[in-house]
Amino acid sequence: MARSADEPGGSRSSATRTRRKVRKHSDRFLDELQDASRVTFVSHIHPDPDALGSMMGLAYLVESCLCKPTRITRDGPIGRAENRTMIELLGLELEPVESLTWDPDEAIVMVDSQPKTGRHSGTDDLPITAVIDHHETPGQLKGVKFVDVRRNAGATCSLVAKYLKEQKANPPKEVATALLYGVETETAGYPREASAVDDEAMMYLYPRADKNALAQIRNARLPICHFETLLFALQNTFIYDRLIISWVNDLNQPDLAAEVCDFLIRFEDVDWAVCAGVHGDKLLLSVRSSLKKAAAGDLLRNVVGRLGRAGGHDRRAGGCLKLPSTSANAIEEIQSELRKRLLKALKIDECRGQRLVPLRELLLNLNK
Ligand SMILES: [Mn+2]
Repeated sequence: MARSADEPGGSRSSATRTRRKVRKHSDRFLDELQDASRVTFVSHIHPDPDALGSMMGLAYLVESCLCKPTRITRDGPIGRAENRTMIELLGLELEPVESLTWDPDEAIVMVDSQPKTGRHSGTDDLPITAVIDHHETPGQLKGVKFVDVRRNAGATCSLVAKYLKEQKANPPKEVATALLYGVETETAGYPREASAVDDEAMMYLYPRADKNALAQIRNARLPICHFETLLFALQNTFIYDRLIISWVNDLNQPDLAAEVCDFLIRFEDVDWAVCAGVHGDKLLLSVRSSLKKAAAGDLLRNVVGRLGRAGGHDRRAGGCLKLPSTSANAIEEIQSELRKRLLKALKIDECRGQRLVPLRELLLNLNK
């Protein structure tokens, strides 16, 4: 593992540290790729702007510093309108990870995720050379030559921006825009989950980014299913003391669970928002908290337990459960189990949920 003695808090004496030239993360990262015939970047399923921006930024770094060919990939479809606009506008060429053939001498770099965390569809058996991430979810890092996991960073894109700055790589505006949008989407919530490395990245990227493209991505045009799902989500949202839960039985686009959560956590009467949406044969979970030190990732991991996989950060988390069947009964059963576990984890007495929008008002509105 490359993470080592030159980091503060390492066991080396300060005398040894000053004698030994401190090597930058980006130097060590590039060193590990010296002998590769090609470098391919992979990330988590349904890649978000942080994953996409990180792959694009590192591909540029490798191409400009090592003159090696690179590939960036996508694991699963990309549904969210903003992310599709980002790809289109900034010209990202993503190769579906399941259709790639692998060269024996190529290096594979994983960003914004760690191996064997259940967040990938087909990359778990690939030999990974380097991992750059900011998630608390511990992955299987044995045998990975270069590891840079900084849990205090709000975004993986911030670490990548730092690498570019260290190598004086001067990214073109498409790359800077992708990275800036990646940092922005990860640090936009309140309370803010960001640190100095994110602020430095934003200051480095902002003058280089295409502000017009950024505005176009932020305000991407939305398909009708977006509004239909939001309406359905609001009609099926229940309040339990300081917790609000939205059950969406037909989540047509996986990222919408997080969007619903971001929307609901702004409700002034709650500290926790959960969205559970059925997508194919899976139940996707998104969690937000407005509390400091909420440990949302740990909480969700405990709640989900053996039913599936979960993880995340202090105030944002996500998870995925495989449904035994997509029958209404099976869905209801798993929803009721989840509700029970969530209430217990948050020490809320079992109670009947109160609808966010009362049924009577919904019906009155329909009859108008
Ligand atoms: Mn991220």
